[in-house]
Amino acid sequence: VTDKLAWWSAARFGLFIHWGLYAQTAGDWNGRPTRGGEHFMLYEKIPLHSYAQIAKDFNPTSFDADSWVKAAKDAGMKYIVITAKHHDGFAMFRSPSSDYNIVQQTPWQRDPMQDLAAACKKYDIKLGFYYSLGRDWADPDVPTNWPTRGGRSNSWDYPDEDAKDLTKYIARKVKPQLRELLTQYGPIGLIWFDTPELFSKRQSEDIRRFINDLQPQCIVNSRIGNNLGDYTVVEQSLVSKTPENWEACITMSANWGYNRHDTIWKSPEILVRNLVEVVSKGGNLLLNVGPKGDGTFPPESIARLRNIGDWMVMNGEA
Ligand code: FUL
Repeated sequence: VTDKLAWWSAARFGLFIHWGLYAQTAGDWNGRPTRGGEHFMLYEKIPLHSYAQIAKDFNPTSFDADSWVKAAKDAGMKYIVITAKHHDGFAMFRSPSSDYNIVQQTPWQRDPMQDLAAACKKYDIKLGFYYSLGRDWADPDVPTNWPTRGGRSNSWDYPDEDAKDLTKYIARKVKPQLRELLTQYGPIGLIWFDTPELFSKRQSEDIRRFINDLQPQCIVNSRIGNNLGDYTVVEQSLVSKTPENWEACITMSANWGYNRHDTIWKSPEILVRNLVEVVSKGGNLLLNVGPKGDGTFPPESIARLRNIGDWMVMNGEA
């Protein structure tokens, strides 16, 4: 274990937060349920200009960073990873480099990451950012190859896959936004990349170096691509091929982002067992909550975090 990873290896338990425009629509589009959860823009091939309208209704006036971070702290968690930008390409932070962001597009006009950073400092919780790397449905220059060519790209607004140039997207959006995330909020524990898709080894290396130059202590997960992560992630699974430096991410219900139709919740007992299982195998558990469009955690999630916290107290862990 390198020095950089020491806090993360000791942490064992963190809170994953999927929050974006998809929380506002909560599983519906044009008055009917959608497929794909937070991927519904892709599933339904919604034009960017229509999807972007969601922002006009996104006004999470009940958002309270302190209560979010305290809920994690009381559950025995040591770090938080929140979606700074998911596949839809919408920045949930102040982003001078791309006006497709929460401050400029919503009536709320605020940057939640600022408050979260302050609350994390107060409760001694590390803050990490999720960043969708090789999928971005708002950018014209992001080709994908899976499951077929262009299969996860925005091919309805930008049909010409041949014209897409990942290097342009990296220069125009990825690096400027990573710079913002690593300079606007103080020390950042980790960047949790997702979906490297067509990133080449050179491009992943370049991103890694870029982060290192800005914040040498910041670690990155394996989804930076090309085996360049500091640790490995497994998704919706409790089993890893690597015996150490791995993290399981699971969600409390069926979806990652808030979905009003989602009724399948794991019981608190199952969640505690999952945590014990992962930790006993040398991993970390990153447990997901999908806050609602009004800025609050669903009551089911709050209840589960409390139950886990009670278990921690009973077992002398909190
Ligand atoms: C996946 C994403 O496609 C899901 O939406 C979610 O963010 C999960 C943690 O990673 O690859």
